[in-house]
Amino acid sequence: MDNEEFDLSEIVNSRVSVRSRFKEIAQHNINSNSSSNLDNDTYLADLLKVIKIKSLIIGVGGAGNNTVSRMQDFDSELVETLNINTDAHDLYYSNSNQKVLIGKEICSGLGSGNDPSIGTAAAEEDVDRLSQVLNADVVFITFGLGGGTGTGAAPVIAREAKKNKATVVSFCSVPFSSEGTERSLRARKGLEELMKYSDTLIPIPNNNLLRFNQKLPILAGFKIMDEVLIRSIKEIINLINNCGLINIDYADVRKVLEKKGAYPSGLIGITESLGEEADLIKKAKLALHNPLLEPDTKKVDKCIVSVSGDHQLSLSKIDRIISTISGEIPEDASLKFGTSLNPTLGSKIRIMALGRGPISPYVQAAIHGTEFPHSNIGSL
Ligand SMILES: Nc1nc2c(ncn2[C@@H]2O[C@H](COP(=O)(O)OP(=O)(O)OP(=O)(O)O)[C@@H](O)[C@H]2O)c(=O)[nH]1
Ligand SMILES: [Mg+2]
Repeated sequence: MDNEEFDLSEIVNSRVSVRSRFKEIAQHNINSNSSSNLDNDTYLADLLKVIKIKSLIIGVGGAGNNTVSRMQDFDSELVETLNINTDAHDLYYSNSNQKVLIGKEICSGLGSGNDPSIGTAAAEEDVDRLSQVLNADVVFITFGLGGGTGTGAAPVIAREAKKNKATVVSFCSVPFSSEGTERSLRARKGLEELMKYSDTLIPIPNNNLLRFNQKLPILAGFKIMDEVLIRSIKEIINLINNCGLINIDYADVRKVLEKKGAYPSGLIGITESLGEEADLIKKAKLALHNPLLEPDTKKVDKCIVSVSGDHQLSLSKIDRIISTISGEIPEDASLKFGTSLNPTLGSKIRIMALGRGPISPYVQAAIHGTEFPHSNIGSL
């Protein structure tokens, strides 16, 4: 178990504006309580406002804008959504709290024509504006690899977010093989850039969706991928924002999301079980060995498992899930778990595994300049 102390100042320091506000409040506290060593509730209430962790979800390009458009039910005090595109039409019809049209000079409000170098130039054209709005503790970036805008602009956005000291979590889809080799090559180049600036980087191959249904039409595939991306981001945000029954705090989550070593890694899996013993074990394993990602779970060095269910959720079931997952990762990996009540789940138990360590085979291909792995369709 990981017992490192949670250092409040680390969070506070991650946002300059927050830091000065924090000092202000501390000063106010000294003035109003000069004769006391105690902290009053007004001070604590002010502090609570400041130490709220702010997340920003960014959708880049057509696919990214679509994904974010379908993510509207967040507490807007804690989570902002931002769509970025070169394509004014796509951006206009998308749904997000904030929007930025990039590259008006170079793209004139149109797409980048599948050219990532144009996507990059468009983001660079507006780099100052972008930097101003990239103001959050955790920045999620989502887009579809293989086009021009998302593939070219996302790395610039990630770079600027990192300059602003955010933890950068990138989720992107990898194009279907049927979209052609040129698209794959563009996707690989895009990953090569993106991995420099992401803490967590989780590419999800569209091809792996075919394992569930080999006759899947491409548009239906995109919709399912949107759902996968939305659920993954939402679950992490829930973990950051909600105090569970047994709590995992932001410091725990951040440690799992932050990059360790030269390359970004990441694992996420979400499953639901009806709670019967054999099914619980199966779904706990499935959450860790997410078949959409095929992570090398022997590389996990930190893992958070979150279990939610209704008020009947028993300690023995939680224990079964945790011990199953703990048996699947290296002995010296740190494992933290949290549970939360979610009455809407009824008799179902939701299991989420979030891990650090496994580098996606697609990121590895980008590191080594090799072809993307071939999906083993039909192996489920
Ligand atoms: N999940 C999801 N993926 C999509 C969708 N539309 C396209 N894609 C995937 O995303 C990749 C990039 O496509 P777009 O997002 O349209 O491209 P873009 O980033 O806007 O780039 P340009 O239009 O070339 O400037 C495609 O190759 C598809 O694999 C969608 O609606 N949802
Ligand atoms: Mg586009």
